[in-house]
Amino acid sequence: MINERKDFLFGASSSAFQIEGANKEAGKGLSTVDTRVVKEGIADTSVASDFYHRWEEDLALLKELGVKSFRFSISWPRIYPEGEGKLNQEGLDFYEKIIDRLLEYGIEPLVTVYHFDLPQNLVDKYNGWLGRETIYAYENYAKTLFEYFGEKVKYWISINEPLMVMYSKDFNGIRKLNDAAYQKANYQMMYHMALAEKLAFKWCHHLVPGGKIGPASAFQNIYPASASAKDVEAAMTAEELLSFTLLDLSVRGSIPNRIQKMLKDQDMYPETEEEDAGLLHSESADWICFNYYASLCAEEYRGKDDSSMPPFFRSKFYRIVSNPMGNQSEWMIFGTDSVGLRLSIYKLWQRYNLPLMITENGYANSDELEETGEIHDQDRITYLQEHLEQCFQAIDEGIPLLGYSPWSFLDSLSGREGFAKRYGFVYVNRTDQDLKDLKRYKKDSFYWYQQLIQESER
Ligand code: BGP
Repeated sequence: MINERKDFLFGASSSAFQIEGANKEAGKGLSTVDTRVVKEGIADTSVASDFYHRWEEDLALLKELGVKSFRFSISWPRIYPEGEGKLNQEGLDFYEKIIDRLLEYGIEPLVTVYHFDLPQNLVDKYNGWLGRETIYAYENYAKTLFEYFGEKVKYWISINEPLMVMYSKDFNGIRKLNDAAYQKANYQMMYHMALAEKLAFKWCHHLVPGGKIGPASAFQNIYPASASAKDVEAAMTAEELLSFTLLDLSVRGSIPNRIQKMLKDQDMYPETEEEDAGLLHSESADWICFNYYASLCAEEYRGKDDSSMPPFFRSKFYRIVSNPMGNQSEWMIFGTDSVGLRLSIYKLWQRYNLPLMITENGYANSDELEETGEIHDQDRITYLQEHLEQCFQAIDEGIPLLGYSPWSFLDSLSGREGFAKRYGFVYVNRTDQDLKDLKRYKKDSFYWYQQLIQESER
């Protein structure tokens, strides 16, 4: 099963604010994830995994792991501390060193232009993604990256998980609106990000010969909770709204008709300008990257949503519930479902016919460092193995799935839960409250993945 996968991009993923630390060093400005208020006792972005200072050691580990690609993001406020205006050369130099070292090691850089860390100044000045000015600040920033790194980096991701950005106040920085105004704002932000992304596509196509660019979708694979036609419809609507609306904007330049009507009926449709249509239709994604962790179910909305789901899963058109067939564990609360990954691949391929890349998939656990320096993370190995098998099945059926880049290379700051929740192949010796020595230890999954990649080359 594993051999003859020579061209498959076995990778590992990360993002700047979750690993770098040094959040006020070397000219870096603050971003929304630096300024958000974290719960007491939970780590913030100041040190994270200390990659900013330990990048050489970490990239050597990456080489030892044997991956063919490394997904990392560039911190927007490290390049433009205010999001726009003055460029910070030190920031560009830092990423240039990373890219050069990766290439020296034969590892393909897979670069996310923007992964949740919106420069705070753009929120203060323009209301972040609610202001059209942010579209042009992003355009200028993305263009700078393509000009600097376009010769060396061929694989690009425009925006990581626009779905999470539009809904999460910690990421978009819009904290003061009442519920109704915020809900409407979600779609305005979505729309502005779509316009920004199109400008990035345009510049990438101009400036990066042979490059590929596309979004990284937080793909929600949603099953009907039963075979009742109303539950089936609820699941279709949820998937169309949460997954396909954003991807349709990236690929087709429009919002699906049913969703347009839904948003208009609820007075949620974003404000547009005449000139936007041309831009939206002029450029398209070259590939679709997507992040997949688990699947959900949806049932008919019966007048109230008393589920314990996060607010962005709530709507008057469906009620999202956990998948009863999923395997739940301490941190994988929605239940894991490896077959759901293959079904997601089918759905994306059928709808868009574009090459695919899995840019996140992983198992969160509270890993324990043994006295011997070992970390036994068999559950993670099982999870990754089962998901990879689904990928290979899809490839054998003829679907162009270019690679698999699990979350994450290193233990890193979780989106919400700090350092208690770990995903890495490499353990970072710190806790939320105690920085310890930040030493790196290879988990059992590290050796498992290393061997798997070696076997794939035979
Ligand atoms: C994705 C993000 C990643 C990472 C991952 C794990 O949504 O793109 O940056 O955070 O989720 O989630 P969490 O850290 O919340 O467990």
